[in-house]
Parts: sequence; structure tokens; C-alpha cells
Amino acid sequence: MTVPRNSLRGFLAQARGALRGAIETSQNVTIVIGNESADLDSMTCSILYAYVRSMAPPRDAFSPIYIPITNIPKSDIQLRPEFLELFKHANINSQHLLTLDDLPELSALKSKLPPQNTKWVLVDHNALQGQLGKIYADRVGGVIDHHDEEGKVPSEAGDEPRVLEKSGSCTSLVAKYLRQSWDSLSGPGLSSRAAHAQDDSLSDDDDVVKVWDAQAAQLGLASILIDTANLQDKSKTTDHDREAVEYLEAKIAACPKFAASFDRNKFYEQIDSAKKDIGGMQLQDILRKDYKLWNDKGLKLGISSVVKNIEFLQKKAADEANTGTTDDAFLEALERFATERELDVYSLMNTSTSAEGHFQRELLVWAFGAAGIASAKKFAAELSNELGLEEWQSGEGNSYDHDGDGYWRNVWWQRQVQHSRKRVAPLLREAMI
Ligand SMILES: [Mn+2]
Repeated sequence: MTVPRNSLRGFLAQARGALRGAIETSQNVTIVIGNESADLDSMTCSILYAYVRSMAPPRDAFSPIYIPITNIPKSDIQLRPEFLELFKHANINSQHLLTLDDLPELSALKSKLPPQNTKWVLVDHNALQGQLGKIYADRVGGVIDHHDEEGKVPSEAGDEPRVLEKSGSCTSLVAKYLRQSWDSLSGPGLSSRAAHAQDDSLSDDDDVVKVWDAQAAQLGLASILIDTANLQDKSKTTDHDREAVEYLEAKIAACPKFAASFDRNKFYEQIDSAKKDIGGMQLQDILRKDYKLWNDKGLKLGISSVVKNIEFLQKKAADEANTGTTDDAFLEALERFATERELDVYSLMNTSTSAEGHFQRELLVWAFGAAGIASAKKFAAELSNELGLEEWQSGEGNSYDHDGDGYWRNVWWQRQVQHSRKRVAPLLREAMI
């Protein structure tokens, strides 16, 4: 069975059905999955890759269709308003996205989806973490990623890619890898009645393949623009990103339905402001919505990335707590987050724009227990220069720095703002003792 040329919407519906069928009948299944923070990049990488590969598979593909899974429960989609904004441009909605909820529940995972029936392609990470990693790590057979190599993916990936390169967005690497296959699918339009019948976003005059391509192109383009600040962030943007933007924009320009009205800057602003629209969320949800966890040398390290400054979180904490000082409410909320997850080291990375319009970063590190404290101190001592760490004070004029009573905590301005979690996480992990 080959997967027919289809819209993203049609493809995702087919993928959901195929996954269910494969589980029920013990058929082989190839799963394409992004990382556990499940940001926009991870989501679009997995969908784009699965979409094009399913319609243009390698000769000896492990299964007839590639299933894109976003690495969060379905309920967490709501914590990513930028997903919902972007879905409109791709003519899909949150119901179409496949998530962890589409896999068998954890207790039955191994029996209902036996490892030998699966092949995993990792996009936007290169080591399968968490519960999935415990069961399926040996079944990883391909990777496209822009994080530091963790040495977990076999050096020979056979039919699937093994691409680990620096780029602002992993979606840029995916677009580059798919280019030939995708173009081979974009030949003369098939404006068949059937295609029009199954896609109600089309009018009779539309060339369906061009519309579908332009919708998929916008899905990918959004991540690249978000990850590179609309190609303006020189520390992140690479040639891969610029080339992918050009390539995807050409697909949009080739489609009469979108060509005239599409404006890259407006598109970027729209997705970016949706991403920052977190005012209505609970503080604990904000901390977990872009969260990554590692286990190194027996220590648990968790890092939350937040697109607002600490002051924003303090106000939120104070509103939710209703009593005590803002500082107390904020620190109690953070401590609850870290202790519920039994972390040895918890870090919070905040990005924001200063009153003068400059991009800025705050970095908090909170360590619990002797080994965690020793690791955090080592990190602070060794990396202070590289990260440009400078003293920070809360709005109430307090320093959060603390050493004693079984915990250690420090907050800094991170003046070397080019270093995102992609850099800070490996540094923290290396500091673990
Ligand atoms: Mn990424």
C-alpha cells in the first residue's frame, strides 16, 4: 500500500487510523517523534517528515506509512497557543494532531506495541528519553537533529537519515532532507473531483496539490521563523534556515490561493504573539509547557524555558497565592514544581525584551541535596564567564541567592544571550557530579 497524495488534514486522519490498525493487528509501524518539550519545531518536524516520507517512501521502508507523534498528552496542546494559530494556516486543528494519547497506555505499551514491531525516527532530539526511551531506545533507526550529539543513534541508519547539524531550526534540516522527494510529489496538479470532495477548503479553481503544498510549507516555515526570530537572530540563523525559508516560500508563492496575500513578517508576528500569549495560564502550566528533563549520573535535572521575564511569573504567583509577599509566592511555586518532580537541580530560563527593546535572559538555578548543590556550584564557578552571568535582584530588591539548609539557589542576568537551553542544558549536564 502506498499513501496517496493528500492534504495534511487527510494524511493525519489516515495516520491515526493506520496507527490504530497496526496496534490491533500487530503490524509494523514507523513512528516519527520530536522531543519532550514538544515545541513548535518538534511538532512541525515530525509532521513534515512523516507526511512527505509516507507519500514518497524508500524502497525497503519498515512500514507503509510514517506516523508523526507529538511528544505530549493531548490535553497539553492547549498550553501551546502558537500551535492553534498555526493550524489555521495548515487547514488542520488540534483534533488532527497525533499525541501520546494515541499510543497504548503506559502499562500496556510494551505488549500492545512490541518493540520489534516498531521503528523510531527522532527529529529535534537524538536520544529517546523517558518511558518511551526505556522501552524503544534500541529501535531508533534514524535521526535529524540540531542539538549536541548524545551518541545514542546507530552510526549506520540504512534507509533513514542520520543528520546532526547546526541550524536555527530542525525543521530547516528536515525540509532540506525532504526536498527531492517532496518536489517529485509536486508535479502537475491532480484537480480531481475526489480531492475537492474531501477538502472543503478548496474552491473549484484551486490546484489542490499547490494548495496542499502551500499549507504544509506554512507549517514548516513557522518553526524556522520562530527559531531564528524571522531570520534576524544572527547567532542562531544558518544557511540551512535561509535556504529552507526560500524553498518553502517558493511553494507558497506557487499557489495562487495564498501567493498574493501571504506576508512573511505578518505571518511571523502572528505566530510569535500567539506563542507569548500565556497570560491566561496557571503558573505551574507555564513552567511545564516548555520543560525538559535529564537524568545524568543518577541526578535529575529539569529545565523550564519561559517566554516572559521573572517579574511576569512573580505577579502570576502573587495573584494565584493571594497572601504573603510576591517573592515568597514565586519561590514557593518554583519549589513545588521542582519537589513534585523530585529534581536535584531545577533551572528556569526566562527570555524577554527590555524597556529599551533589547532581548534579554534571566537564569535561575536551584539545587537540592549535596550532589545537586555541588554540581550547581561547579556550574556557576566554571561557566559564569562564558554565559556572562551577572547579579540579579527581584523587584522587591531581594536577591534570591541562598546557600544552606539543604539547598542552593542563584539567579543571574545571563548577558551572553545567544546561549539558549540548547547550550545551557549540556553545560549543566556536564557539571553534574
Ligand atoms: Mn528544535
